[in-house]
Amino acid sequence: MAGERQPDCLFCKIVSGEVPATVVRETETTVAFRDINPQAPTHVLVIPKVHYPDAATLAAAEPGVAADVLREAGAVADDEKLDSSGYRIVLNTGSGAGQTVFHAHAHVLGGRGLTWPPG
Ligand code: DGP
Repeated sequence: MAGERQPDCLFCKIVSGEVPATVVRETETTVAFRDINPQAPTHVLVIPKVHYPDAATLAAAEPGVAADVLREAGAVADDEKLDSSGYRIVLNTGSGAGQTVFHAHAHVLGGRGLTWPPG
């Protein structure tokens, strides 16, 4: 059923604790943890505990949880004191856009200058 834990999903395994991660925040519906391959001094992933393949699918099915993910991304930026310098929330969607893990997630990137357009 949509939203259910997928046994082969890496991020579902991080939610369950089966795969370790450096968790920086957790709520009833979300987990935030440091990216294993950081692209900036702060690089945190915020994921819903429920499984959807990408952010748009999550938002269509469970808009409240999608809002929780965005709210937590902002809270990570607050915790990491990124507000004054600016930060970026990235939702890679589809392999052509660089998505490699097909469990919805928001990247929170900051702590260095971020150029536009992204690569
Ligand atoms: P994306 O390319 O948008 O699907 O982002 C997936 C991110 O997940 C990527 O930046 C690297 C990160 N990642 C992959 N495997 C692990 C892992 O086992 N632990 C952690 N903490 N991050 C991971």
